Amino acid sequence: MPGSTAPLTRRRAARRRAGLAALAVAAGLAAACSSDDGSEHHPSTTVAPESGAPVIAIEDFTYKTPPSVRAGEEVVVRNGAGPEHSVTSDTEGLFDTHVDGNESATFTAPTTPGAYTFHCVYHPEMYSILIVE
Ligand SMILES: [Cu+2]
Repeated sequence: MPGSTAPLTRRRAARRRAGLAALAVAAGLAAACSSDDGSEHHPSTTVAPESGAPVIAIEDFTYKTPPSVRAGEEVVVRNGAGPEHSVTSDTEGLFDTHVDGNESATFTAPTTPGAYTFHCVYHPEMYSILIVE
């Protein structure tokens, strides 16, 4: 499920949300980064409670993963400048989101609490862990 181009209005909203999330989640990052975020949404979810959506930021071949996310929560993956990366669960099929440079996408966190390791299919040295509460 590669990220798709979202309508402009949605992209603006996504950028605002991403900025807020970045402030909350990754205070050390330059939240005002001018990257153009795109956001993919499930068609059936027209109004998602995303104001505090957790963000997995990818910078310099490194994941900046939030301390934890809620079960079944929508998680934003934001790729900074650079090549395409993926957030792919080590357990096949749980989640597998591919994001181009300067783009964002979302996936739904597993509905069962636990610790889920994930990696980038393009760069084997990239890996992290998603804590689901
Ligand atoms: Cu990668």
